[in-house]
Amino acid sequence: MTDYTDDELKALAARAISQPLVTHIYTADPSAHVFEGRLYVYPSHDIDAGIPFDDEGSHFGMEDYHVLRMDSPEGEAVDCGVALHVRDVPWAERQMWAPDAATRDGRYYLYFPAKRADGLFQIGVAVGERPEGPFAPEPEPIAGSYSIDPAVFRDDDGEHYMYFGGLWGGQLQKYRDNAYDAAHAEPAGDAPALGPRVARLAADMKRFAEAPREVAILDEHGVPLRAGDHARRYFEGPWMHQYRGKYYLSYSTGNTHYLCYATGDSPYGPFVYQGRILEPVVGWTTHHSIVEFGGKWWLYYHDALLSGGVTHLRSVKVTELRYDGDGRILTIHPYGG
Ligand code: FUB
Repeated sequence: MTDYTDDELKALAARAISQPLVTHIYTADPSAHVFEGRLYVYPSHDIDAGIPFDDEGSHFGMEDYHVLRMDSPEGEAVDCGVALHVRDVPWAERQMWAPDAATRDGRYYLYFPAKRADGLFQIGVAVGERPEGPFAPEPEPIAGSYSIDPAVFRDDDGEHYMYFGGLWGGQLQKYRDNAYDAAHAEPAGDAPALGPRVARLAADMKRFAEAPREVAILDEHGVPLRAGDHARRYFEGPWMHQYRGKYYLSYSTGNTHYLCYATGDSPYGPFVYQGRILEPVVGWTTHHSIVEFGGKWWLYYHDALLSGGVTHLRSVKVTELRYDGDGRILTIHPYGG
């Protein structure tokens, strides 16, 4: 399914500011890290699983992960092959969505959401000796985890924090105080929007060291963003990075298709909304990561141009990200302008 005419797609392709990292497979949801002096990107591996479209995102029927390696952001991306397959994860049945990775004490950890047989998402971890894997999954999902889109951030003191959660198909709206209730829905109107969740990881990187907390994102008056503020409220795809001592929480607004960010003084927040990082891309979803390499900052993101706008067949791209003198991120227009 695509919402674009051929002429629109041609015009967008001609103006696109960057090209797919790889074209032999579809990739999405890039989590980029510098490990051992090289860039590693941990994306979703998009496929057409032949599953009909629905509001739960069942058509995102991904089955495995491939890791991409680059010597520089603008260099060739090497596909390191299958790093983990759903058939090897005892607790997971389907939908291997946006992953992330981290390293500690010489080992590498791949974090991934997947649906259990009962249809609920949880987040798992798999362990490897190399950044590209292969990764051996733990037999059970991370206790206390739920929803999707794990992003693991290493703070200066060596502690690691996992941010996670996504609305609608990602099921975050069903949780309050870390408990599931099928009757819960996304709040609306002037009610406070739901926030992503954050939990510090234990030293073994396989467990939460604490119960997940909800992250507050405030407006310029110190008031939590409202649920009806779809242009700014958190939807999915959290990422955390630090710039000049500040913590930058960035995320997707989902149905309004923006990548936005908010800043704070602690990995737990609160964060104050600052603005947009990326204007909408071709395709429904937008999802990113931000990494420093070679003295510059880079935005990894995806769009669905290569597939002609098929929303679950996306391609990872990269472009430089710039700040102004006050640390504000300059908004990127993926097709110029
Ligand atoms: O790739 C499947 C889902 O689409 C991700 O988990 C979301 O962030 C969105 O990009």
